Amino acid sequence: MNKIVFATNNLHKLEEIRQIMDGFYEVLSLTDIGCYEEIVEDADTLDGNAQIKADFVTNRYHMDCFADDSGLEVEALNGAPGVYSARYAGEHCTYQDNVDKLLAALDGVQNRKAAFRTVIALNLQGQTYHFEGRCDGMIATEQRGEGGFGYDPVFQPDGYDKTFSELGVEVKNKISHRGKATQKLISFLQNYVK
Ligand code: ITT
Repeated sequence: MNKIVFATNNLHKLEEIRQIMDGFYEVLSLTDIGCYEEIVEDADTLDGNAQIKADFVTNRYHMDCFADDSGLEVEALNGAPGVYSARYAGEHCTYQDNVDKLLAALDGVQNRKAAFRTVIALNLQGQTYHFEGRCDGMIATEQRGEGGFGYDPVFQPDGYDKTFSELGVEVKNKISHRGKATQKLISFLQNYVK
């Protein structure tokens, strides 16, 4: 099977992508290739951060690699937390801290519209490609469900009356920002291999 590195430290994301790519590509993690250094994501766009992560692996390990960067953009907060979604509530905050801060920021706010966006940067045989995915929805007034990670307990995708946490990983992968970007990546890789 073809091998490709997914430059992430987020085990939830790794698990999601492995499930989507199952049987098609063997997806190696940073741990699998012995990369334990911290990759500093200091770009101010999702594209920039995804590229930083993919380049780090390709330049040091000379391997094909993809990386994603995702963010939650809330309309009433002018697109925040966006590229800063992971550290919205502070440098070493937990997912719960971020959810609490978001619910507090939207307390009493009528406009709950939000979108998750993902950009995947792929370095393949000396070329770079970007793929995007977007999932529109709204921020619930309270958290619901146990599954998923990050803002999943408060993100309700359009067309559903459940949060990502309640919907579970299989449904989420079909409709999510990362799922859509990953489908584009997979279609590209399938045509590339042929
Ligand atoms: P990397 O190691 O890949 O950088 P990360 O946890 O920093 O992992 P991202 O930069 O892609 O992940 O995403 C930033 C934050 O956005 C992440 O920590 C979550 O809080 C949130 N997020 C991203 N995708 C999400 C999803 O599918 N569901 C819920 N929250 C998500």
